Amino acid sequence: MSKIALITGVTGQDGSYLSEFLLGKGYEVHGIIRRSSVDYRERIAHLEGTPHFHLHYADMSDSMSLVKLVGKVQPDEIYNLAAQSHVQVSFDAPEFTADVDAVGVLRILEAVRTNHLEKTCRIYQASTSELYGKVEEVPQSETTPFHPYSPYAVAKLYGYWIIKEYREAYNMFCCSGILFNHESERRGETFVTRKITLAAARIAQGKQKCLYLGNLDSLRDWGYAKDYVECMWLILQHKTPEDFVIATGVQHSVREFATLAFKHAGIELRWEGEGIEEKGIVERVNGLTNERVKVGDVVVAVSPDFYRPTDVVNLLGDPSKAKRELGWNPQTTSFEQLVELMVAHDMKKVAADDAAAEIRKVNLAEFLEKGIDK
Ligand code: NAP
Ligand code: F7E
Repeated sequence: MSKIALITGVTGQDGSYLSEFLLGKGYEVHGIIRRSSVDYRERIAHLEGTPHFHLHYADMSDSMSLVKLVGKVQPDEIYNLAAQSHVQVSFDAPEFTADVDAVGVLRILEAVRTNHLEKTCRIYQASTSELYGKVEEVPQSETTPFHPYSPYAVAKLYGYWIIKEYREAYNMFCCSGILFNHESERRGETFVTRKITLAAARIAQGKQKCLYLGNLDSLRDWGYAKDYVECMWLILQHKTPEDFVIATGVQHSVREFATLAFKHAGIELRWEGEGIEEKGIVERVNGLTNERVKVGDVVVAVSPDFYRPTDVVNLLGDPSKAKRELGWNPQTTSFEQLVELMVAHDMKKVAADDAAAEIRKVNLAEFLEKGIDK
């Protein structure tokens, strides 16, 4: 009998990689999707229609939908990845963020209890390094005190504690993975890494002039999402329910990420100025096929629009426990490989988007020529 997994947030970056991973392990995978006016499920489109992969409509803010679905699917494992996951957006939509990211976790736990699955169903909660926020020590481990520093982090802290509470009160196998930032070619386009790799590709191909960023000094421990989903599974296979920090143990600044990303796109940068006046300027170009990028061009500038009311600036994880107890290797994909693979992907994507737009133009022209009623 294959195991049954239910993934909330299946359409997200992590949900898509986790689905592939679990299908590869022989699981029957069920995912929660929600209705949207554009039914665009790009990250899991390649999985739809494959045997053992099933999608269901539900929503983290709708208890009834979760209770019914958990009852129908009878999962052995639930991976609760659904969230309003953008920290800056949580300042603009704090109530929605709390509803989905905090109370949503409680709804999942109660859906499991309502269906009397608390003895058999294991639950993984997507917790976050944002809990450390205004950090009280560096690096951060499972014993570092929390100091959440955004509405997102405060909501996720509730999720962390309610998981711990249900573990202790009802003896449930539920755990938090405290994951540090993890990125990929499937990362949402408004997170800083993907925003940079896409912009570097567009600028290198002459389709964008300048990239505007916020805090360039911010430090992150960036890993590769594909490596991190394995840990979610390992946490649920562990003999006892425990929380784990998942990180690489290596730290870089936003400026370093941008420097390396532009280098892979064929543009060497030098940095001038400070704070709001800081600029990334083209120092040298290597192998670009267009002549629109010139030495001396300003291709990165700072905009206060991307500053946050409170920003988390010094995240560095200590993955010792995960290494020791889960046998996980945090250095499978290095920072340098991560940046390189994201830029390579986006260089192709930007070129392909243009080709697709050209085809659409031709199709539209033909369509109009033929008349719209034919
Ligand atoms: P993501 O790409 O933003 O995906 C979020 C997912 O949640 C999407 O599938 C989204 O559905 C779904 N969702 C949002 N609101 C929902 C609702 N009301 N009902 C049902 N589904 C809803 O996030 P990710 O990067 O894959 O991260 C996965 C989880 O890990 C999140 O909980 C995030 O907070 C947490 N986390 C991420 C990182 C990281 O660096 N990536 C680090 C630590 C923790 P739609 O596609 O319909 O919007
Ligand atoms: O910001 C700075 C920004 O939005 C990283 C989520 O997956 O990881 C993610 O949250 C840093 C911050 O990710 C821009 O101020 C500078 O200091 O890529 P981000 P995040 O806030 O770390 C954690 C672990 C999660 O749990 C979240 O779900 O980069 N930054 N300039 C910028 N950030 C953005 N987005 N855009 C900028 O232009």
